This record gives sequence, C-alpha cells and structure tokens, in this order.
Amino acid sequence: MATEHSDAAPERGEGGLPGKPGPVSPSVAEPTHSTEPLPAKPDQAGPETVSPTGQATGAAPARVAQSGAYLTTAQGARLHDTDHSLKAGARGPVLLQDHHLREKITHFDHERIPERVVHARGAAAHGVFRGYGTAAEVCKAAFLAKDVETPVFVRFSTVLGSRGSSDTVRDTRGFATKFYTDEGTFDLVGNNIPVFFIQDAVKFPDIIHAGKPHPDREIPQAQSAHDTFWDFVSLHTEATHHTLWNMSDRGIPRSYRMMEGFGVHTFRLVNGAGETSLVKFHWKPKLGVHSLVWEEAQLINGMDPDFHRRDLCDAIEAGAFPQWELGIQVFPDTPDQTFEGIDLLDPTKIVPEERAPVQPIGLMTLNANVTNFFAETEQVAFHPGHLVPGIDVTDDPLLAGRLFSYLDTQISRLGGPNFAQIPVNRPQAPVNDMFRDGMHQTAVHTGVAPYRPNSLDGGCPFTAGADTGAYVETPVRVSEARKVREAPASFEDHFTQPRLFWLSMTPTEREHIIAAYTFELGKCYEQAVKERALGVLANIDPVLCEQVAAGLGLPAPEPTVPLADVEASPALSQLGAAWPTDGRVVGIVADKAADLSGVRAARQAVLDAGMTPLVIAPAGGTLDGDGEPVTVQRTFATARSVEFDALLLAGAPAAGADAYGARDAKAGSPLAQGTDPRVLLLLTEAYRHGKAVGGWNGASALLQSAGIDPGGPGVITAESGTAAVAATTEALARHRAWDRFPPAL
Ligand code: HDE
Repeated sequence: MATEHSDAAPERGEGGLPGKPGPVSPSVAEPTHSTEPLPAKPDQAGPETVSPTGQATGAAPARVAQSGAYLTTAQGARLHDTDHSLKAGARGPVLLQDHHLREKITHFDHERIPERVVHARGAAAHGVFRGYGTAAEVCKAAFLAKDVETPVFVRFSTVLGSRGSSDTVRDTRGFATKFYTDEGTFDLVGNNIPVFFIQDAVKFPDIIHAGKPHPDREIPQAQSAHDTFWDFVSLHTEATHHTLWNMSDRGIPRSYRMMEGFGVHTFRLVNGAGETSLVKFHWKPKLGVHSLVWEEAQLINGMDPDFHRRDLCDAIEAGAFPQWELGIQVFPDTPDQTFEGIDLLDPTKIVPEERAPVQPIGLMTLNANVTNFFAETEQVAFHPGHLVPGIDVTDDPLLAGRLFSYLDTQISRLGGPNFAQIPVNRPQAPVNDMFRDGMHQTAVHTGVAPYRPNSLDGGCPFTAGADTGAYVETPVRVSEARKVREAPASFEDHFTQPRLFWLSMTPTEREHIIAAYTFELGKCYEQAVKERALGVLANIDPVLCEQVAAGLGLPAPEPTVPLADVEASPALSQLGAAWPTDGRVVGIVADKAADLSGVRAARQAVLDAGMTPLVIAPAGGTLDGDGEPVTVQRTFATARSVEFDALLLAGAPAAGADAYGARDAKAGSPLAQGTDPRVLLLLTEAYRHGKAVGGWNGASALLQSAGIDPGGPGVITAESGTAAVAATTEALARHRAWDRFPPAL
C-alpha cells in the first residue's frame, strides 16, 4: 500500500523529541561553514542529566537510598511479599511467572563488574583542593589559582592483588586524584613510588603477567615474592630502581595518609603567555611518610585485611582529615628534555629534590568518606589523558601507552563508552560533547545536529579559542625522525639511580631493604632466578648483595658494571624528622581495678591530641568503678598489637602502689597478675615493632615481666595517665623507636 506523503514538516516535539509540539527549524540551505557564531539555542546547554553544573557532580553524587514506605519493583510497582517465591501450593514447584523472583535474582546475578586488571583493591575519599596561586608563573590552569577550591576524589590502591586481597602486602600503591575543575576534569593518576618498572608501555602486560599469581594454581595472591616476578625484574634490569623502592619501607606504608604521591612521568605546563616548562608532580603528606615493619604487615594481612581502608575511613570520620601538599619540580623545556644529565622522558629516573626543589602549589584535604563503595570507589574511572588547559603530556613512551589504555579498559570494565555519565565520573564543568547513544546512555539529548558545523542547531556548539581550549598541543618538533623500535641510549643506565637510592637510606632503612630482598628471593624456588637477582644487586651495592646472598646461602657475585659515583639524596629517607600524630591509635590496657580516672583522663588527652584512644580490657562492656563507667572497645580476645601505634598500661588507683601486684588480690583478673599471655603478646609484639609502649604508676613491673626494659628507648613510665599520653605523643611524632635495635650495618 502506498504511503501518503505530505509536504508539511513532520511534527516534532521540543528539541526534536516526538510527542510534545515544539518549534520547528525553518528550512535552510545545506550547511557549508559558519560565518559567525549564531546565538545558542536553549537546547545547546548540554544534556542536563550528564552535566548539571553545581548539582549532581561526582563531588556530590545524587544520593538514592531505600526511600518511601513501600518496597517496589524496578518499575515502581508496590510489592506485598519479597520473602516467598510464587509456588503451586506451599510444598509445590516454583512458578516461572514470578516476575519479582526473576527480577530480583537476575539483578543480583549481574551485581559484579570486572575488577580492574591492575589496582583492583582500593579505597577512596572525597575532598577539596585549594591552590596557592604559586603555579601561575608556569601554569595557566584555573584550579591552581590562589584560593580557588576544587572538589576532588582520590582513590588509593595496591597493584597486584584482587579486589578482595589484603591491604598491607608489599606492593606499589596507586594514588589517583580526580580534580573536578571548572575547566574540565583533570586526573593525576600517580603512584606512591616516583619511578616505574618499565620504560615502554609495550612491556606492561609482561610485567603484570609476571607479578600476578601463577596461571596454573593462581597463587600467590597479591605478592611479588615468587619466581615469575623475580624472573622478569632480573631479566629486565630497567626494573631495578622501582623494585628497590618496593623492597624498601615504601612498599609497606603505615597508612594511605602517610604516603607520598608522584605523577611519575614528566608533564609539560603552559602559562598564560604560552611559555612551557617541564614538571614532575609530587604529593607531600602532612603527616610525613611512614611505614609498617614487615612482620607487622604480614600479621595485619591476617588480623585485619582492611587495615588501610579502615584507617582512611576512621581518620576522616574522626575529623583527622588527611592532607597533602601538591608540589612541582620545574625544569626548563629544552629540546633534549633532560635536566643536568637526567633524561626527563625516562620513567625509571627521578630528579633528586636537592637538585630541583619541590615547589608547593596547593593543598588537598580529604574530608568525606564515600557513601557507596560500588557507586564511587569501584566505578570511578581515571585517565592520565584527562587534562585541562595549561597541562600537557610529554613523549614519555610509558605515558603514551597509558593514554590509550585507560579509556580502553573503562569501556570493558564499565560496560560501554558512557561511563563519564556515572555520578562519580561526571565533570563539574558543563559538558557539551557530541557523543551520542551507546550502552548505558542516561542522557536524553535534545537537538537534531550532533555534528559540526551545522546550521540546524544554530551552529552550536562552537570551538574555544586556542587560549582557553584544552588539548592545544605545544608544537614540539617530532618530524625528521626515522620510524624505529628503539629506546634512547640514556634509557640504558639501569643502576646509577638505584645506587643513589641505596646510598640515601639510613642504616635502619638499609637493614629493612636487605631483609625484604632476603625474604622475597627466599620464597623463590628457581636457583637461576635467585642467582640472576643477586647479580642485579651486585650492580647496586656490594654490601646489599653480600648480605642478601648470605641470607640465601649463596655466593655473592661480582658487579658487571662499574659502581656509579653518585651523591646521596637525603630527601629520599623517611626517617629522622618529627611529624604530626593526628589519627594515630593509642591502646590503653585496663581492668576494673585500674586507675579509672587516669584512664578517663588519658582517653581525653589522646582525643585532645587528635588521636584515637581504644580501651582494651579482659572482657567487653564497661569498666565500672568511681565516676563514669569506661567503655571497653577491645578485649584481650579481639585486640592484637598491630592495630595500635602505641600501647599504655593503666596504672593502679593509688600513687606509688605496685599496681598489678596490689590488684591481684583485689580484682583477681588475669591482667592484675601481669601474666595473661595475651597482654604479654601485645606488649612484646609492639615492642619488637619499635612502637611506644609503657604506662603509668606501677606499669614497670608488667613491662619487666614481658622482658621489656622500662628505661629503654621509646618505653614510657609516667606518674599519671595524662603524662603517659604526653610522652607517647612525643614518641609517636618520630613514628618508631628505631634506636631500640641499633642497626648492624
Ligand atoms: Fe596504570 N592502569 N598503567 N599506572 N594505574 C590502570 O586503568 C596502565 C602506570 C595507575 O584507582 C588501569 O582504570 C598501563 C603508571 C593507578 O582506578 C589500566 C601502564 C602509573 C591506577 C592501567 C600503566 C599507573 C591504574 C586498570 C604502562 C603511575 C588505578 C584499571 C604503560 C604513574 C586507578 C584502570 C584507580 C590503573 C594501565 C602504568 C597508575 C589497565 C598500560 C606508570 C593509580 O588502564
């Protein structure tokens, strides 16, 4: 049957949608080029659901909970029963027609998305970044201007483990920051180690295959202590520098709040006058850089696999907001892109801070926990190519591969190309792209001409001028080159900087490094791998090599390259200074016969110092005596030393009394006898891990029964609870009593 044609324009709704009548564009000639900007039409402001400026951005995601009185289906129909499937009789078969049953289970079946191929295990928080204005000389990005406040979302992660793996494994940590700036989203996707394993992205699948569990048994989980990892890093000696950082205390951070962050690659900044500089980004934690000790890290993996995640949430919830200063090392943008002989395009090299100081440009404060882990932490999608005007990339070959990889991986991880519409990924700046349709499209785009130039949608949108636009590349010369699969000669030096790092460590830190290599290589089975790894160490330092070889029971090989003559960089050491103690955890061991008013005062003093007190007692509930009952947070059964930065033993009520002896008769508690093995374990472990331990008014006897010298370094014996807390705070500022075990080196 012939269709009836009409000359009249088809009826079109507002903005081109069928249904509602709306204005119809007058017929115009075929568009050629825009002569001058046409006035924007109302529907050119961009799809509201994608970019509602000031509304549901990633920084303040739309909050949806079970709201309203009635449970409904996904279609909004009220349900009267969600506990019984529809059956043919109470004991009969379940009927396929039960829509609610099918919908509920189908949705559940699809609740998981693929975990990140690397950095699967992570934790995140919201915050703000405030520029100091000091970057203006080198960068025109508006969010770096003085006192501009920009919402941020930060995700910390381990690299190798699965989503459910433990937090305190020896590994690199991711430190990815999303700045929701008014000029678009800028992602600084960095690590807590300033160098990387490889110099070319093409090797990334190889290093990750080597580090991940073996493909046959899928073990070990979240570990580098196995043959394939050491096989790879000993064959690719460019990995030596990063591996050395991993084996140092940087590989086992005490907290995400106590880690540095690094952009790793060299970036190019552009200022308002169009002048360029090369820079390296640094995050400096206000709390200093601190680590666990290896035995402690291993214990935590069993006792509290969520240790870092919990620590971050607890600190933010307690108001101890973690802060980092953002800083840049600035280098002239010379054609050779080197600084004092260091190749700035080589991601296995640092520039020592002594040679190029880190200049602070802003402060980041994390002040809010996520509301929903999946919606925010799991679905956040970072990309080193998310740049804003004033920030550009360089030709670091590792970065080039990353610029491809992150978008690609999000498409499979988040199920299509529209992941920027997920609340946590929505920019703060208005979005007016011409991307249309695709899986999980949530915007109802109006208009008919998502192409340009166009005349049907008023010619909109227009492109920005070169002075305000992003992705205005600096015209760096790249031609006159041959196509090659090669690396520059400077990339071949794999040992100078590892030696620099080693020489910059204190004796205590060197001992930890030796112990780490000895542990990891001791877990390898292949003799050839161990021997090759020792050969690498010989090229860093003979002492390091000899000590590890002795631990493995193998001969120490000779170096195959001359040892580099380098100056140490003291800034690389994390020991020696005093730092704020905010958010540290102080355990106070007490029983009902203890000096409870002292316990109350000690708790208050810990809180006043911005730290968290946890009372540990023989049983849960409260400790009742004179005054307010003291709430018990941990019992001898649930507490383990690794949860605390310091441990204090509550003294006896009367000054001068032999607290634990005197209370033995009175209270009859195991603590009073001073012999409860769980208390002794708490003390000895904390002592062995270099932590502040002690107490007040008679604690010495119990310390002695645990084999701890009350006069030893970092051991606190005070007259009162508040005095004990004051001494503890002082000790904690230096993190650990390292002088308790003088290093042998
Ligand atoms: Fe990544 N990296 N990476 N990476 N990376 C990913 O992207 C990749 C590299 C880093 O919390 C993936 O969204 C390649 C260096 C962090 O969500 C993936 C190469 C640095 C995170 C990917 C590198 C990083 C990732 C996996 C070599 C420090 C977690 C999931 C060329 C400067 C971000 C995802 C988050 C995640 C690829 C090397 C940091 C597969 C190909 C160097 C912090 O796209």
